[in-house]
Amino acid sequence: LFGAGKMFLPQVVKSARVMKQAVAVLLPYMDAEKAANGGVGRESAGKILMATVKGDVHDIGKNIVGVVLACNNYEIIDLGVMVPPQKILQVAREERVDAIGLSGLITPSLDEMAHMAAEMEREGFDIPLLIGGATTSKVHTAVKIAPRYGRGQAVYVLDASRAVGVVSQLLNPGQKAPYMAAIRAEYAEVADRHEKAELAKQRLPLAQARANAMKIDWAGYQAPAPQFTGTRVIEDWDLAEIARFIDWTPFFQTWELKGVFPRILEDAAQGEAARGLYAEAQEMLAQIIAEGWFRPRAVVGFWPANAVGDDIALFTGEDRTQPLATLHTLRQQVAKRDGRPNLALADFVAPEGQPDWVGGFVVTAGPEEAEIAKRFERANDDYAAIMVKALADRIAEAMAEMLHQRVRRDYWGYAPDEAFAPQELVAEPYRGIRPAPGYPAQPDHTEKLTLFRLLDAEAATGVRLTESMAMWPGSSVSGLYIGHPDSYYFGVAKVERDQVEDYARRKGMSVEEAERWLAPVLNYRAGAAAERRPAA
Ligand code: B12
Repeated sequence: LFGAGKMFLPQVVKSARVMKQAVAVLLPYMDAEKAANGGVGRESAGKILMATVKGDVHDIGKNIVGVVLACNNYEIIDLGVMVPPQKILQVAREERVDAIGLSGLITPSLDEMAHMAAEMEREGFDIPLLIGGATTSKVHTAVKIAPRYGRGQAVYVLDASRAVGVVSQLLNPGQKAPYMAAIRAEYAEVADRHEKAELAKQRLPLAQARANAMKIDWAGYQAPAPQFTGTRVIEDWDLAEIARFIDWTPFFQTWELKGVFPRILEDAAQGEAARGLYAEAQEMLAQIIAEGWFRPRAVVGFWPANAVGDDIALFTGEDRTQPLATLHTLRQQVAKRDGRPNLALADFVAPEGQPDWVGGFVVTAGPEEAEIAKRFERANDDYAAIMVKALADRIAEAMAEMLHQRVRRDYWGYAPDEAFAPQELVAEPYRGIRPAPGYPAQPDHTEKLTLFRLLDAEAATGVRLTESMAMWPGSSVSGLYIGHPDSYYFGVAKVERDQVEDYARRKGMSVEEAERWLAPVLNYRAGAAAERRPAA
């Protein structure tokens, strides 16, 4: 019913809760019956091992898929988050699982998945490998993962509603071969089309892209100075106040209800499910606030800054003589038309000789979410476990929005009279941006290392970076603040070898390492370097 669009995800997960809780009551009787039958019980449709890959912390999507598969009589072995490849393979072997499902949220996890595929090949596995998560795609699976696993088949799964269809075909002896043949043919075509499309895009040499940088009239601009430089830790968060800043649209997306809030509540097809979900979310949110389930934390900082080429130099003091750190930015290389610039974030910061500042932040809903979710899981309540994580994510993002407003109005104070209501902020009508390492304007996740050092973020907030640059706890957001009125969000898109070499030199990284972190945005084949493993 769910796959056919006749039932919605919240209903599926809620019915799973009823089933699980009923099974927990019946289990002793079922075991007794099984013993009486000489050990024969109900057969599962197959055993699936699920894991979020090493270095990645996100698991809402994986958990949802696990619940949906379990509803369809698959036995799920869920290894949780940040699972090393050897652990996955060991359990897969010991438990004789029928398929492995991997999940990942951020781009470094893509490399980890390709590595897993190669390891499965090397160790002689031939069971299906399912690939899912926000950052994964059919193209990446076809181009980078499936070719490394010739013995078996890697299959990209868009969302929970498709999972059962894919798995049932892969595990059905009669359907498996033709299904795999169709997937292989499709992936060959996807890879081929992708390569041709990329080749057709015209890209500029770095020097030419730089010559077409955005030219802000710096002579006619004076950046306002922030109220303080250095860092400030913010602990006195009011959960009720944060809740007013929640953007609910992504919350519905998490539950596979697609549409813009609040209109989605009146949607002809999804409205009823959306209203029910929203009411229950409000109920839990009220409890979160009243009982203080989370202890949100944040750190914010500002530093004297100037653009130096494509980088942003930060200084220890206003005399701008002592360098503090360098933020590296990447420039768009795609050929532009109509006089549009080839942007880099550094273009929005004043050049040397003119004072400017850049800010940075880390916010987190706190680590409590994981323990609370586990408690719900132990009580066979996956619905509440997923709900609390989805709300923690919303709280983290709402904190980022709320803090940004405080920065504009107060801490940096370049828009003291700004008066947008929280719900108006979703459309980003305000001045300035908060680009995050990993988002399209700065696809290099390693810039978080500099940001975390500058903010002493781990000590200030408890948020730490994994080896893949994910932030733990999961409900955390980090980024920079840029204040110029002409700054806006953009995507760097694909970059060429000349820029990667230049960028690596500026960062003091080997070209191979830079290529590894930038793998999803390279417009060329990195050769042997792409095969290399991340430094643990
Ligand atoms: C919500 C969200 C967040 C939340 C929650 C994240 C979290 N707790 O992990 C918050 C606001 C905290 C956040 C933070 C960040 N985010 Co974010 N975020 C999103 C967003 C908008 C939706 C992701 C989501 O939760 N979807 C809902 C869930 C249910 O979907 P899902 O996980 O994809 O799972 C479904 C399918 O993928 C599939 N599936 C998933 N796993 C599996 C496994 C198997 C086996 C199968 C079969 C299927 C399957 O089925 C699931 C159910 O249908 C995406 C953009 C987007 N539209 O996808 C960006 C996105 C994922 N974020 C991104 C980034 C960069 C970040 C940050 C690094 C930004 C920053 N510097 O602060 C941080 C990192 C957080 C961290 N802990 O490290 C990037 C990641 C790509 C990249 N370049 O690396 C994205 C894609 C945005 C973008 N366009 O750049 N983010």
